[in-house]
Amino acid sequence: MKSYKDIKKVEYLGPTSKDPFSFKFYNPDEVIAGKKMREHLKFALSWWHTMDYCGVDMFGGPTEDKNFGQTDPMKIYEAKADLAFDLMDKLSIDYYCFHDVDIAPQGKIYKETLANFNHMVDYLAKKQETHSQRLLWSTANNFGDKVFMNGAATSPNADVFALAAAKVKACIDADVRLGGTAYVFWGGREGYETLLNTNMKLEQDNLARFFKMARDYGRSVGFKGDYLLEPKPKEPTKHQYDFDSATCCNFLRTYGLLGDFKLNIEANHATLAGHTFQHELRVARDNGVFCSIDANQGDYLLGWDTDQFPTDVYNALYAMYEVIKAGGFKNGGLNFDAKTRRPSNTLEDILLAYIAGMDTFALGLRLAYKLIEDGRIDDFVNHRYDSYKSGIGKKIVDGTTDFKELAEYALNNEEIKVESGRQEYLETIVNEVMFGK
Ligand code: XUL
Ligand code: CO
Repeated sequence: MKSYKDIKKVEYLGPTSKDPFSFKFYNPDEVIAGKKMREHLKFALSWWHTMDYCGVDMFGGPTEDKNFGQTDPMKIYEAKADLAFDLMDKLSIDYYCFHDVDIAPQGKIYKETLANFNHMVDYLAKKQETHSQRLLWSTANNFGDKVFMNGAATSPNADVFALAAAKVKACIDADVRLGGTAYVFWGGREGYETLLNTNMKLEQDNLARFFKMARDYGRSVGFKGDYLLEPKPKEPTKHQYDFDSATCCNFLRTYGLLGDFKLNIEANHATLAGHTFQHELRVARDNGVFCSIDANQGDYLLGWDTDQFPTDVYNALYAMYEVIKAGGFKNGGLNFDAKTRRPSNTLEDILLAYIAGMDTFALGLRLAYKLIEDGRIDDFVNHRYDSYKSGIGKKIVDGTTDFKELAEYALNNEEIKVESGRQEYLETIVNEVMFGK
């Protein structure tokens, strides 16, 4: 396979199909609970992993060529764009996401890089005239270039802070131009290696200043979408300020950024923080900051961000359960921040990987609705807290009691009945919903 132009569209053939280039569970226009699957799932293509990543790792060079037959730098990136839109057409993917450096060649100086970027934003705008896909979100890569080695908005060097601002400004402009509904800040090197050289308070204050200026600029040019933090505890920096959902919520609340800022939660980042993906989504939902997902999965035997395509149906089910309970995707979507394994080095592999990820989350969506309709889990959780619905429990919830009354109540309460959490039974219900008829 040399391109995606002349191949057949990937169709839904159902779970009995053995055609590898078909969907078994994702049926884009099928309506579930009043909404098409494509609207529930809002799948997005990640430009960096799909159009640029060539299989390089710490120990070896590229295993794939992603110049797509071109040699002139700009022509290479135009070819990538053509291919990306063909791929999205064939896969029924409606959105895409990019870093500034993903879509255009680097110039010798920033002025040249910006001109290249703007040329490619124009090119993408033209592609969008003849294709239905839209930008979901953009982000500035403020971690790759050596000037960002000490951070971007948290760099000790104000010139670096200014360059980072220029790059975010250009991305927000691109968002407005291409209809993006979110802007993502992933704090790649916004953190520290050692406190021996770090003023953490100034760095965090500067980060908040940066976010406020980005917000104000975006609003001034008509960007109505959400600004998103993407929590990650480490890698590349030893300790990153956006550690996990709870840390991000605290940061946003401390600096008065709630409302404009929400979260983009990534599965493999959750596991690096020692949490489940569902935990991170639940914290976001409970704090009213859930917006978007970077779908992927790590490998439990490896301790780093492997960004694998998600195929774990349990995790997809629990994630979609949270998405549904949060009211579904609005300005966000489900971006596959995932790359094919290094030895999976053909264009077919990319297609197969997306099919695998999309089918997994389609299953997750179907099963999450099944679990909610089944009702036993929600019902169990609801009844587990019955003691707070009347008597002393209701007084606690209503704020009409105090420690004096509670102590007296406890003194006179001779037998406390503590009920089972029934974890194994509840896990069986999930299996029944997943595998039963
Ligand atoms: C890195 C990561 C990034 C962000 C965007 O771990 O997830 O690709 O999603 O910068
Ligand atoms: Co990500």
